[in-house]
Amino acid sequence: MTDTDPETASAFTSLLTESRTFPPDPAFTAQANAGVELQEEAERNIEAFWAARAAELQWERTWDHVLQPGGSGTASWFVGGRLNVAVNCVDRHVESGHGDQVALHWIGEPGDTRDITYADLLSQVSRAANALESLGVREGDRVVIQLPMIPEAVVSMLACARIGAIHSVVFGGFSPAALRARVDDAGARVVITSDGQFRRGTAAPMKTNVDEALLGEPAIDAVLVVRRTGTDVPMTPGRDLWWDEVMAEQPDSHEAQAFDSDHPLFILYTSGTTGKPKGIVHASGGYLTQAAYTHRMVCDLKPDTDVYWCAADVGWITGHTYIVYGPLANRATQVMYEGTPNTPHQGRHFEIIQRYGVSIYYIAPTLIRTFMKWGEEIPDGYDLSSIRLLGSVGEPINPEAWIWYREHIGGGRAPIVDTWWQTETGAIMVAPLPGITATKPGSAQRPLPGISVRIVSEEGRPEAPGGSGYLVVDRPWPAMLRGVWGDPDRAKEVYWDRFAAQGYYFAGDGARYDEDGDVWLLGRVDDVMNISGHRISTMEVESALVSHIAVAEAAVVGASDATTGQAIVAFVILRASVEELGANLDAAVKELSQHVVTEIGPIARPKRILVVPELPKTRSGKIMRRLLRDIAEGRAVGDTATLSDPASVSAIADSFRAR
Ligand code: 6R9
Repeated sequence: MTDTDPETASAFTSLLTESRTFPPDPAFTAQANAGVELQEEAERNIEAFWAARAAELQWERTWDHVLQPGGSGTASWFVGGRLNVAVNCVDRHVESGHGDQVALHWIGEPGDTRDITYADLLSQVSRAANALESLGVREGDRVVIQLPMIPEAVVSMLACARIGAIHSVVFGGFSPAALRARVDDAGARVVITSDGQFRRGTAAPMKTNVDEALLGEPAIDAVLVVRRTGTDVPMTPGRDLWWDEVMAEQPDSHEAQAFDSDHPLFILYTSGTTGKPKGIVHASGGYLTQAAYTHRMVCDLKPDTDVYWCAADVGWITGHTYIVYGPLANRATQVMYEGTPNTPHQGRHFEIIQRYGVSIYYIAPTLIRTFMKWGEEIPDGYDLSSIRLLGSVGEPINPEAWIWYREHIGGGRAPIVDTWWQTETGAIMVAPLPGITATKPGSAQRPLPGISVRIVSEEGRPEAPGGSGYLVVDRPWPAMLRGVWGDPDRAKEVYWDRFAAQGYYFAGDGARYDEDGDVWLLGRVDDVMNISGHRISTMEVESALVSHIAVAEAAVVGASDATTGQAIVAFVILRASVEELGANLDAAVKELSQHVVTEIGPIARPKRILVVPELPKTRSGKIMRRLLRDIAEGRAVGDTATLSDPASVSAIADSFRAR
């Protein structure tokens, strides 16, 4: 900072303002799961509050202590309690007479479908649990799962949970090297995969990638292979087994035992911007409590009437918490779709919503902006009147996309819940409650009842309304990570050392309070740009660009600059309608630059704007700005292992150099 006094200044210069609000519809409020009393209950007695949430699950033994405090992330929840996570997600619903209720309406990319009831799920999970035990898998052993979005992914995860094995799900699109690194780090004994996967209308290989990953890996006892595409694949004798053949031999009942609340449930690797992937560990009781609570309250699930659809991949934390554990603990009926949103046509999601009467729809902003790019005439051509609640997760949602989502998917009436959380937090932390909060486009708003976050300065001092800084969690929460697998000190170093004096969990995100004290996320702190001493969030410049009618998506980075320290370089995707017009690109770029100045001010004028066909994104839809920074600074592009489409980067690098 050059021109501000660090004692008083906010950590970031915040430039955008957004003042629209949408109070909840009284009819929605009247039926909402969460009322104002929830916050009062949490304020009265926080431990009693969480104990009441946990008591909604089925425990074999009740806990002795709700919370055992501990510094640097060592607190434990529901200590002494014992439960079985899979029993909570499946068996108890069958026992309470809901065996015939559909748990999963599954839709394959080629158009094949399967409806799986809770009774079906119970028999499949039981068979799979027996199968894993027959392969020698025991409590605490690790099982790596690399599967497409097929029901067997859910069944495998629940089967591990049922026998106390720890699963680690790896995205279907990850390379053999990325898979190998995770198998090795976790010390897995068994891998579950499929012959292939359908993506964009073709059968892509899966098993052959796994074979490559496991070359010379003696520690793997077995590879279970689900038949999905029917592709011919080599099977290694003594190691590889067909899932359907193994399942057929197993009894369809399995007696589940309970495990400690603190028993690890899964490891999920998160790569972050630098360094070796971290295996984030989550445990059972606290995680399931917060997963189920947040899903019920934020998504307002009514198990008897709603059809819920979270379109995340199971390889992402959102798939774990809001496809598998939260919704199934709450006895949801949900849609699970295997493929990409434009296969075989751009209306695929809307066709599914119409056909199944989806009432709750939870997606990432990147998909909303993709829908915007394709044009509103596509959703407008379907009956989406069943939708009653919309969710957003994964990145800050810009107000433009928020409004479009509400109008074109939500019929101008469905509340939108913008949910902030992380792999490390395990479940939603900051979000509106749909029957209570007057929502604001672009703001995640308030910590949920029972959760406490703050925005603090560089030195850890709390900011007042209007201020900005670092988002921290200042009290333990039930779904908190239980460390980094195999590296006892890493979690402390990465998350707790930054504000050790205050005992805060450092989330790595920048955020600001508006005058009402609502929280607005500004993106990863690592992505913040420093322009002539002003710390400007990439998110705000991107949001300004996307508010121009011609722009579908934008990614902004700071590239080193001799005069200003860093200069803003923007990569934009134009809307389909603009592309068709064959608009003059140079004129369009000038106009966009001027638009940013009008929206934000001259300080945010991009030095360069490059029109691109695609942006580099992770499979969960996050823009990888680190790679764009490499391009903008003329470096060789770094690690692209987690990209959904590695070819997009070289195309962007080529056109950056050419212009
Ligand atoms: C659930 C998930 C975590 C990071 C997080 C933040 C960004 C997620 C957001 C959001 C603004 C939201 N993020 N939700 N930013 N508003 N509603 O995405 O987990 O993959 O671990 O990513 O994603 O930057 O720190 P994960």
